[in-house]
Amino acid sequence: MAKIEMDPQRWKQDVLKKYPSKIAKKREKSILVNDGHDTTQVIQANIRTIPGIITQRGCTYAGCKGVVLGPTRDIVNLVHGPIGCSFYAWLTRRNQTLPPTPDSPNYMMYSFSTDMQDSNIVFGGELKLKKACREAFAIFKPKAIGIFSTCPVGLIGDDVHAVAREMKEELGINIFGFSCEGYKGVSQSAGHHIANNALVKHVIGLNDTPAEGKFLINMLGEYNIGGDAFELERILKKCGITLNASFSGNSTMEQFERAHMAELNVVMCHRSINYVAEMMEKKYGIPWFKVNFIGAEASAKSLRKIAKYFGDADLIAKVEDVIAQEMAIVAKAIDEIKPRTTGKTAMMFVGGSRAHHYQELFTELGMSSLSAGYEFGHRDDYEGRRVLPTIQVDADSRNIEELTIEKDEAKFRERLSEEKKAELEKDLQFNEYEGMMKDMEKGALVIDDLSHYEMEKLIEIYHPDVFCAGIKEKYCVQKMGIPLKQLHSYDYGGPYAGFEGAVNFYKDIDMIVNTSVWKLIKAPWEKEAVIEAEYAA
Ligand code: CFM
Repeated sequence: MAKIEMDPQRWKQDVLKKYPSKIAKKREKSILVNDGHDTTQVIQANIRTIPGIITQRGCTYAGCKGVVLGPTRDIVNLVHGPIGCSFYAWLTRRNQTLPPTPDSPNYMMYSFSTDMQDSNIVFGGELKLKKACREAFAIFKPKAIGIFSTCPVGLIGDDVHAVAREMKEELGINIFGFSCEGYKGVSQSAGHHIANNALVKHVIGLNDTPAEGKFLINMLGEYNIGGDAFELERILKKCGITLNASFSGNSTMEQFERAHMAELNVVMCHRSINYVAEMMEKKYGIPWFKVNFIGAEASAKSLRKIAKYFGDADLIAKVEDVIAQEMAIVAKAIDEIKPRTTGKTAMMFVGGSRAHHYQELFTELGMSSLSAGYEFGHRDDYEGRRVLPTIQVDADSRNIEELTIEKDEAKFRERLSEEKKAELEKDLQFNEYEGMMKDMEKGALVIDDLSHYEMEKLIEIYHPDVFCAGIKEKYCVQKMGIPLKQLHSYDYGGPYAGFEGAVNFYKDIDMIVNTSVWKLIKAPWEKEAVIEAEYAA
């Protein structure tokens, strides 16, 4: 398949020309030709999708229930809404979990819903919600119930928080509600924020008994897709680092409750959990920095950062030892696979962090990322947190509660003195995320909230060797003769995090970009003439 080399600026202009002028003006600001080091480049992000455009995004409820709380096994996640919302959040994602014993509570295979009917919409659903809480309690005796609001709940005004308070009192377990109606924000991202707020308000800090072991950390923004968390747990254990709490891959309520006892928060997915990191620092004095365990080199770097933070000579030596062992296996795989993948190209449009993190793995394979973008990232996820003070808060963002966090005098503990923090700052970069654009090649197309039309044009013009996105895009892209690798569910592969995960990824991408099956498919525009017309104004 001949590659058509088109200047990305021209690609952008050609795409924009097809939109009505008002829409072109809006989309123009969300499509950039990356100049990685130009700090004045601004991308428009986290704004409403233009009606009529086919977006990749999901809803606020998805971000709250599905993403942040979904992976925790011993909370009954009760959806207040019509059954469809529950069905689509029921084991349709690949969050795995491993209860310590066969008898340990694990509700992840269940779908709890109030199954709202027309009559509940007319007369209100609070009674039905109370009944559902009592029923769930009677059957499962869970430690906690989370109540998730879907769109109709907000529209009719059911007060899930009042029901939660009443049921908490009556049943004597922790019950908390989320006003995460699907329409509450412009994307999943609003749901993350709502979930983060409720965790801080209702759960974190309730149990002062930390996990047993040395070097206690919390892993934030890791959701155990395809078993990623298991691989990270393996590596941390091997290094002698204790995972006190995970938000929220393979997690439990107890972990959330004791999270404030950790010495350090490390943040994987900045987009979904940076609020918890910030709030825990203010409230309990736990410093945080960004890590990335996608990519072998990135994993090694992240482990070194953690070891450096604790500054313990034995830990530093142990981490180096583990890295050396793991990297030997990684290097063997790279030596074999890289010659076959070098020079190939990839594009990735996923969520709010993976479109950045996975570029690491492609770089390790000698591949270049021609274009990437988030579905719902904010400007800081593209440009770095330095732009935070300049982001204008619009009506949609204002819709999401900003908690005022005060120091918890009883539980606050200074982990690092100011001097020590300043000394470590250069290597660890506390409270920082530099965003995707800095790591991308000059000339790469950075596109926020990619539309289906733009996706087709990327493929038609640039023919990447692999396109990474989700199930909604998968078959459209493959019908165009380009393989699609899902990076939300991993197409039932994985894990891809850490060292063993990196090797899994190399092998899968090698198969994908080197199979001949795609060369047998011709896209329609390649085999038949296409007539195009334009309006003459
Ligand atoms: Fe964070 Fe995620 Fe992602 Fe995300 Fe997601 Fe996800 Fe994702 Mo799908 S929390 S932003 S809302 S890393 S569900 S586990 S894969 S879009 S890139």
